[in-house]
Amino acid sequence: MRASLINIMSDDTLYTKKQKRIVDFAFDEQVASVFGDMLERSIPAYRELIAMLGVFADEYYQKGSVCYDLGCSLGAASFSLANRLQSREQNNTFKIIAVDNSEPMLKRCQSSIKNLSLENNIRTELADINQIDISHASIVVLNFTLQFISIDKRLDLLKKIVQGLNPGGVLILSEKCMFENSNDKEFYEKIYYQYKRANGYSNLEIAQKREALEKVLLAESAETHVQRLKSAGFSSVYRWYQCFQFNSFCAIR
Ligand code: GEK
Repeated sequence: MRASLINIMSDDTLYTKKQKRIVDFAFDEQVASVFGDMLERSIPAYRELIAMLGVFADEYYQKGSVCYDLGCSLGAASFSLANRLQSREQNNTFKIIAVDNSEPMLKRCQSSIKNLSLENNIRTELADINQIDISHASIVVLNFTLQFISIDKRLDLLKKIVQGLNPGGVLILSEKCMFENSNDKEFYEKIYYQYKRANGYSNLEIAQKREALEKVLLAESAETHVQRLKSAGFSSVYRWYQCFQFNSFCAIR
């Protein structure tokens, strides 16, 4: 399937060796070069989630509108949307804006856009998603990106998205969430680390990556996300997916 086309699939061995000091996780060249493998082995059902974005495009895309993929990384979400929009838009006039502030990610995304001959449909922007304008949108995707935005900026970003969406447009927000209750927290962590081990990560890799992400990936509870989406002005919010701590919400303007 096209949606799974991620051009660089080197193995993620970033945390295999014991590191003297764990530095904060960053979306740099090293991470970008193994990112396809990292996501597929770290996010349960990542491919299915990406493919499902195409189903949302089938339902919610409005002719003449713009789609935004915020924190696009290698472009998987954009390619999934494009795959469905190509099959329904006879003149291929759809427009997707794919934004990321990591140059190594965006370079790889651009080369996939070229390989797929989607230059007329997908425009990339090297920018902070807090700074960009959003308008005439029917679909906005924040697929595991909001969790990297500082918590005090999240409501303003969501308000900007609501304002940039046409009535009836949607935001698909996917996030790794945390649980307030210690039993839930323990259960989901245990089963998630088992999932990572099943995908070939060692205990050392799991521990070192967790430490690297500690101050960078700021997870909140699913309830906090739902409440914030409503406060931002979305009229309906649906949690349409959950596996372990990973959730996806569809918020309709
Ligand atoms: C996927 N959506 O494959 N502005 C722009 N980009 C940002 C910002 C920011 N302020 N902060 C972080 N990013 C993708 C996966 S990854 C998720 C998204 C993960 C970018 C960052 O550079 C990275 O590429 C992306 O958000 C998060 O569906 O690593 O778990």
